[in-house]
Amino acid sequence: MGTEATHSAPLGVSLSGAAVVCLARPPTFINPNSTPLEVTLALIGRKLLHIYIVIIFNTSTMSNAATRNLATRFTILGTGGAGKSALVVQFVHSHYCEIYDPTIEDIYRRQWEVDGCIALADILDTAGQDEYTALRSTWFTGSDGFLLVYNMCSRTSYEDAKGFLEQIKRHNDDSPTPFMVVATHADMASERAVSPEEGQLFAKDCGQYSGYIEVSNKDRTNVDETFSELVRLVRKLHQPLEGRDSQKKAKKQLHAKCSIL
Ligand SMILES: Nc1nc2c(ncn2[C@@H]2O[C@H](COP(=O)(O)OP(=O)(O)OP(=O)(O)O)[C@@H](O)[C@H]2O)c(=O)[nH]1
Ligand SMILES: [Mg+2]
Repeated sequence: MGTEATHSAPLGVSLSGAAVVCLARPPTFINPNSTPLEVTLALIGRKLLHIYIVIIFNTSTMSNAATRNLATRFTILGTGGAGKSALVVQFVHSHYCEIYDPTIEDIYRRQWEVDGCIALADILDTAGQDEYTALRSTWFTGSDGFLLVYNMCSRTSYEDAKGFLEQIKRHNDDSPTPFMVVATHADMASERAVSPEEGQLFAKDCGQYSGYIEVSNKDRTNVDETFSELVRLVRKLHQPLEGRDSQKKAKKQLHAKCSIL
């Protein structure tokens, strides 16, 4: 199974760098004593240089967009200390972060295989601490799926995760969105404050394309399964209509056969 993992600053950084190049218009060096022919040639040269720069800019932004289009975007939300970073770092780097280091915003990328097909995901790890609430509005849109994370030993973190769902719903106009509800600290289940049934109810509130899972970031239980399950939900949502139709047809045929029998 091929696996590729990276960790980088948010994607916007490289784009704004390209924009600076584009805005720097080429200067015109025209000698006041030039003949009309020389002036014309200088202007043509300037125009060509400008077109060249615009082409470079467009190509670079196109390749960024193309790369982004290939990758599925996931966003991890939850209160501070719920275990978001520990989850994504285990998933991407197979390493357990024992020491708590509050996140501001990080992006991770991993390629892996789900049901025989390659999956490539850009995963946005967000800040749960209240100091960074100003960043929040950017996290609720533009994602193909969300992971709502809480610590099963903390009722407050469960309530906070539910609050994130409400905010996403408000931003997405209730359009169908895949969600994984993730209860961390499964290695400390004896101290749980939130039952599995409550986790499942939460997932039900997330809509048709959702699932519930309990993970331990410490011993890596269900970490890969969490992301693979979200990929399945995204695939289910975007399954081509013909595929759904043919499945319906197959079901109908099966049903017809059954009634004959
Ligand atoms: N025992 C146990 N500890 C965990 C688990 N997940 C996370 N932790 C610990 O909980 C603490 C907080 O985890 P983080 O992943 O940094 O929390 P976060 O949600 O990213 O927090 P913010 O970045 O502030 O939003 C760390 O010390 C982790 O080691 C888990 O499944 N089991
Ligand atoms: Mg974090």
